[in-house]
Parts: sequence; structure tokens; C-alpha cells
Amino acid sequence: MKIAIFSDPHLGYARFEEDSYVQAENAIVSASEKADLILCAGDIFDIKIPKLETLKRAVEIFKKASIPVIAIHGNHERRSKEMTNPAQLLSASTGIVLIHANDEIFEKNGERIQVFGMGSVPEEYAQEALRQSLSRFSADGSAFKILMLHQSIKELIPNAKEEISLEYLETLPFDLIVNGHIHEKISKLGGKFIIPGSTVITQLKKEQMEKRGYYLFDTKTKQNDFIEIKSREFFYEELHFKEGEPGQIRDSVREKVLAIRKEHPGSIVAIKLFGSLKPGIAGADIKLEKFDERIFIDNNLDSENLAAKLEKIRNLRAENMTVKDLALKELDKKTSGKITMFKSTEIFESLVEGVDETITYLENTNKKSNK
Ligand SMILES: [Mn+2]
Repeated sequence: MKIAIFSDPHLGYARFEEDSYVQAENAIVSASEKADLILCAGDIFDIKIPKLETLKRAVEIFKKASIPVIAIHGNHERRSKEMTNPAQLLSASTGIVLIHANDEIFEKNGERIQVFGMGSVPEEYAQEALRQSLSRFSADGSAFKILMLHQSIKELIPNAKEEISLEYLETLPFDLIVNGHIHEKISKLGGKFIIPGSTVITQLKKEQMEKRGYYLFDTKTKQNDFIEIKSREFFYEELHFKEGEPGQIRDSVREKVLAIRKEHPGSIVAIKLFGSLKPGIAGADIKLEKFDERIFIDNNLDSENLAAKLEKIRNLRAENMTVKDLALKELDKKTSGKITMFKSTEIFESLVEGVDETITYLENTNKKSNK
């Protein structure tokens, strides 16, 4: 049997809304032609309460699936237990099967697929929640078993804390583990663990330059192909300057944008500017040209050179100031002479303590000034 796996279509994603619809539809239509079953690993919608126009488009898109679809909800759709999430509404109106801490069996030509899904839960509880819900899972001996999740993964993100680990997932009795949430195509554990990535560009990062698509897994041959869908191209470029000047920077940006767009009309372009500026010029002085809504210029240019920045940090360290002290010092400087009713640093400290403490502080200040 062939299973198409896609994730994170983020329908209604404001920045590239039309792309979110078109590319999800491209994935579903293409998967319907090539596979027997479609899995969608969450974040079908970009927000918990989408507008009606988005819900309508979503119903139209998922109705184009000519084969069964099994899905889970993602963190973008997660609402509390008593409330309806938009994935549930989509399931009720299109017949896609939504699972959460339970399984669904799909059978075709005598072959059985058992999919156990757990929709997104807060990361700190994820591994325990999975452990508990799997205690109620009874594996269908003859079926090809798939686990579908929408979580962060300890080994795949920096500064990980309580996330589910690949090490744990590897011990579970599944033939294939499918994950959403991470918007990049990833394959681990010798192909047993896969993330198809999002069908729409949501982050303007270099890693997002890969073509969008879905995995097509063949249970017989165990072959797993990534099928590209028709999607808007994305380019990320960095431009570095040394003692750059406004005119030169503007020209370089323009040249870069035009060169990319000439080869790839309509593409999304993100350009990040780095380096130093000519002394006397500040990053904010660089007035960059406005192109169109798919061109993003991120200006990180700074006239302050690295040595000066390091010196500043070293001085602060020598003064042994905490972030809080620094904030208080800055607050005092900014408000001095402007606020006379109370002391800005004292109100800050009482706010840190709590609302009651702040009210008491203000009452006391008021009493004092009335005397
Ligand atoms: Mn997502």
C-alpha cells in the first residue's frame, strides 16, 4: 500500500494566505493520484479560530481528496477539552478522520494499516502523555503500524528540555513514525522517523529553501520518496558589507533582488544584511527600497563595530550588573524628571512582586504626597 504523508499546511496563514490554500490543494490532489491513504500530521489551520472564508476553503480543499485522510490536530489548533478546534470542524464537514490518543485501522486489498495518533500536547507533558495513551493501545498483529505526532523532538532542536526524544520513540512498537510541527523535511532512525515539513513557507530561513512536498511511503518495498508539489519558490541570501555606505547598500540589494526575480518570477525573496557601516552612519539611516509583498529585507547593519560592543559587554560584566539592575537603571534614566507621582523603579519592583503590592505602594505614595 502507498501512504502519502504531509503536514503543516497552515491554511489561512496571513503572510502567504493564497499559497497556503493552493499548495495544500496541490499536495492533496497529487497524493490522491499516487497513494491509497493520506496522513496529515497537524496544523491544518494557522490559527485556533480561523475566519469563515478560511474554513470554507479548507472544506473545499479537503473534499478534493479522493482517498481517505487521517489527521491529528497541531499546536496551532489546540484548544481546551470542552472547546471545538477547527480540525474537528473540518472532520465533521468533510469526513476526514481525526484521531487523538486513539487509533484508526485502514484496510485495502487485505492489507491493514493501523495509525495511532496523538494531537499536539504541551511539550513538557508530551512523552508522559504518549506513554499513557499508548498503554491503551492494542497493536493489530498483522497491520503495518504508524505513529503520528505533532511535537518538538529533543534531538532536533537547540536548548531542548522536556521534549519527546528519538531515543524513546525508537523503542516503540511502530513500523513508521510520522511527525509534524517542524517545518523542514527530516528523516531519522534509518527512515523510520519522518517529518515531511510544511507545505507553505512560514519562516524566512535558509533551511526553508527546499522544495515543498509530501512523503510517499510504500509499505511493500519500504521505499520512501519525497514528492515535490508545485509551490512558490523561496530564496534566502545574505549580503555582507564592510564600512558600507547607503547608496552602495541600496544598489547591492536592488541588484540581488532583480537578479533572483529575473530567473524566478514571483518567488519569495529574503535578504539579510550584515556587517559594518561607514563611521557616522547608523543602521536606521539606510532607507531601503520598497519592493513587493514577497520581498523581505532584514537590516542587521550596525555602525557600532564589534570591538566596541565587546567592550561594552565587558564593562557591564565588570560592574556585575544583572539584567534586572540594567533594566532599572535604564528605566530610571528614561523617566527621570518626567514622572513625579511615584518612583518608576519602585513601581517596577512592586509590579514584580504582584498586583496587590503595587496597589499598596501606590496608596502609600498617594498618602505621602497628600500630607
Ligand atoms: Mn506548524
